[in-house]
Amino acid sequence: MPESNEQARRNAALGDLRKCLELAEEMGELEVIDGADPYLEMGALYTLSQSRKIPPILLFQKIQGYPDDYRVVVNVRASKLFVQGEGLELVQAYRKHRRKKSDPIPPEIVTTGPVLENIMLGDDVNVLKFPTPHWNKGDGGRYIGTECMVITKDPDSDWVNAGTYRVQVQDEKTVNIFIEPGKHGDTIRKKYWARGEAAPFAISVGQPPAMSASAASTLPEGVTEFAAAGARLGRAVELIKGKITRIPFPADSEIVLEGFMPPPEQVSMEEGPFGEWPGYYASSGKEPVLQVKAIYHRNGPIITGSPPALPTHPGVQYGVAGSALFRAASLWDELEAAGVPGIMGVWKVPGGGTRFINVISIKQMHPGHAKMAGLVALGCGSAAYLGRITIIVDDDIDITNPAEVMWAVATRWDPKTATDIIDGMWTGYIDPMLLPERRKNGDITNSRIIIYAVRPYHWKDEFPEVNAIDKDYAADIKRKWTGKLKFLNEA
Ligand SMILES: Cc1cc2nc3c(=O)[nH]c(=O)nc-3n(C[C@H](O)[C@H](O)[C@H](O)COP(=O)(O)O)c2cc1C
Ligand SMILES: [Mn+2]
Repeated sequence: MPESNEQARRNAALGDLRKCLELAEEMGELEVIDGADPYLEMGALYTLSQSRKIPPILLFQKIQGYPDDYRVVVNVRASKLFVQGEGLELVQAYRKHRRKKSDPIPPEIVTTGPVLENIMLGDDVNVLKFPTPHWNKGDGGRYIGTECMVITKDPDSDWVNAGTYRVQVQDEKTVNIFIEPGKHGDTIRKKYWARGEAAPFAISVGQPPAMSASAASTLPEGVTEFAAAGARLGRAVELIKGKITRIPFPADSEIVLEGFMPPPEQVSMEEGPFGEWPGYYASSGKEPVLQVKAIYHRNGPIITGSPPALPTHPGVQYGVAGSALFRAASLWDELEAAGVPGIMGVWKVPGGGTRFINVISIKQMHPGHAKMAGLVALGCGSAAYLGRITIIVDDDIDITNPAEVMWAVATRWDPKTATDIIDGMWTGYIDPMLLPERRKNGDITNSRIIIYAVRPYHWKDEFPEVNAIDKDYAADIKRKWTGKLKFLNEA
């Protein structure tokens, strides 16, 4: 395939899940798996795939107990189709995508689309029809929504919000949605409940990758994720209004559940536990439920999944929805928007998943500059939630190399004088270090540390010199001895 043609096909795939699978097959990035068990086996194969930094797309079909063409797919956004590049260049590419999102293209309402190929209403509604995986052994049930879009509309305005929140199947006509306090879906549903009304929702389980990406990203209140997806695709996305709730959902969604969520004091059910991305079973308990009134699905429907795996897996850094580095890109943008100068790079330290450990390199320009970067980072929209550790380093540190980051911490940081600890910050029920007392009281906050691992500005010129070999000299010597010394060939 010529380069530009391939790029055009990648863009088309971004806007169409089925084209995405075709392209993945041609690129050799698709593993088709026949006959897997939705109980644990699909989850295990997914976890094994995370040992690859960039895993293939896994497409499960002929799933035990279900029609052959009812499918589940994972690693869509984590695959080579969409993760192209390495290191900070990749973060910069994500920043470019984000800039596009600032020219939103509003969605278009249409009256027909593939999602209407099959419709279940009233008594016919049956969520159990689909091969919903039970991903991990300790999970409290089957999760149809991991890489999903939970869509609702603000009762006071035109704002339609779409967020990715986990969705557990309870029975034929009931699912739970777990939304952390402060996420938009939660803010909006509470407005309905305050009026004594049930909140309307549509849940898309399987949609184009560009839409999944928007639903997982932190956009400001009032901004519809569909317009951001449109901006990314360069065209309006098509939405259909639900028959029951009038909540719009993508016309080419694979499966959509539509219904109402009564206030939790009226109905709630045990949700979870769920093996969450930080690596623990931290949150479970009573959650409100969605009473499903309609289901729409395409022929041969596909559930898109993005179940969690421990953040120690290589696939999690680049992969799980590319989101660790995508979130680094958001933070970088937000720091610059707040007026912090001299940002040279933003990265997530592996092990911290998408949120816990931010590292920012700066070219120090004035006294107090490092502090400015650290304090702003802590409060940024995309970094406030679960951003436990922020490390500020000088620009000579390669922040994509954890050993270099730790070297900076080891040698340029004075714990007593170069640390800020701030309590009362936004965390979630999925945080295993949410103190039990606070968890009980609904005080979903805990503390943050900023580690200023930079040469102290006011004596940086006297700071001991680094003992590093000059890069050009090292290259010269390598050239001179290559072929004569075995160890030089091995690298
Ligand atoms: C695969 C995946 C699963 C997620 N699951 C949840 C979840 O169960 N609950 C939650 O509150 N946020 C979850 N998130 C994070 C939200 O999608 C994210 O914070 C997003 O910004 C929410 O949309 P909002 O900003 O419109 O609230 C998940 C993200 C991803 C990528
Ligand atoms: Mn939102």
